[in-house]
Amino acid sequence: AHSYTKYNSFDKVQSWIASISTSNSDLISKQTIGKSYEGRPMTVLKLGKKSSSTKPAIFMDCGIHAREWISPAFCQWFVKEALSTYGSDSQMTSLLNEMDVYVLPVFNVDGYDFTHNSNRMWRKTRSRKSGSSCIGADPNRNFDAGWCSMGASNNPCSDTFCGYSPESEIEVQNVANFIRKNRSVFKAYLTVHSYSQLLLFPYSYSYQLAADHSELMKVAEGASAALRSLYGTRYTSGPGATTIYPAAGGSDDWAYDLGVKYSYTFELRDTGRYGFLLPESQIKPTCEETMLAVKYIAAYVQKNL
Ligand code: 0X9
Ligand code: ZN
Ligand code: ZN
Repeated sequence: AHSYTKYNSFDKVQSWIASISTSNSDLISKQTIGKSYEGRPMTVLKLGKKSSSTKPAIFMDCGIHAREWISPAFCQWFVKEALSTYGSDSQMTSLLNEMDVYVLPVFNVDGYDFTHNSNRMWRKTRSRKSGSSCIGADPNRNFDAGWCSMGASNNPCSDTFCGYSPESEIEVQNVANFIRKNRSVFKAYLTVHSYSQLLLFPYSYSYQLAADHSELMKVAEGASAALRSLYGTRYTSGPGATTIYPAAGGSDDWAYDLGVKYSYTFELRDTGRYGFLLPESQIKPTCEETMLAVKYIAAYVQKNL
């Protein structure tokens, strides 16, 4: 059965999506934004009080990288918390009254399934191309943002293979098309990874500071402080290129250059003791503290609409 404190398989996440979206139909709906290379649906949950006019929105995805299991766990947790605290938590109520939050719980659906059934440490998509026996590209090197210019590989066998062209991966295309279509409504883009305890923002494809650097840094520091207030977990904030490493083709840089100003990459727990193999006992504390950071960013975005 599905559990918020376990790492759920893709099939369990899919049936959870189906049931949660029908049992709370006044606040939540689902839509498929496309299918993966292997034909799995990519389903986005839209959270927000129904409204006659289009509301400004936040887009959040989890599970770009297959093995980062705490990430999809967080997206599921976020949906649960949003629904269960609407009406009692004043911030969540106001957020969902004024804005919509689109959540893609699992981006790399094929890769995620593969980590549950074959290779726990798989990172990339599962696409094949004749001429190479190596499978998949790194979805976070496949966006059209300084594509493959640094920190990415053009070797199909590499874990950071940028793909054969920008958006060559159908999953990246599906998400990019969805965000492009709604570019004027999306005020923030949040993408959740693990691990390292970082809150990153553009740029990663360049050492140049983003035009909104100071504001992005200020909001990141506020979000990190909020996160730390619960259990003392320390996060470092900064532009990707200097805070983690230069790496082009990422979704955060792409969304920012498209005009989605508040673009952040979370690298959740831990700092390497367990790494990608974060024990299930840490799902709850990790999600609870991360909620505070996401809510901090959302409140700031809402205040500055
Ligand atoms: O390398 C990545 O894609 C991310 N780290 S991870 O360990 N989860 O793989 C960091 C992404 C930072 N942003 C960009 N490189 N655009
Ligand atoms: Zn990642
Ligand atoms: Zn809670």
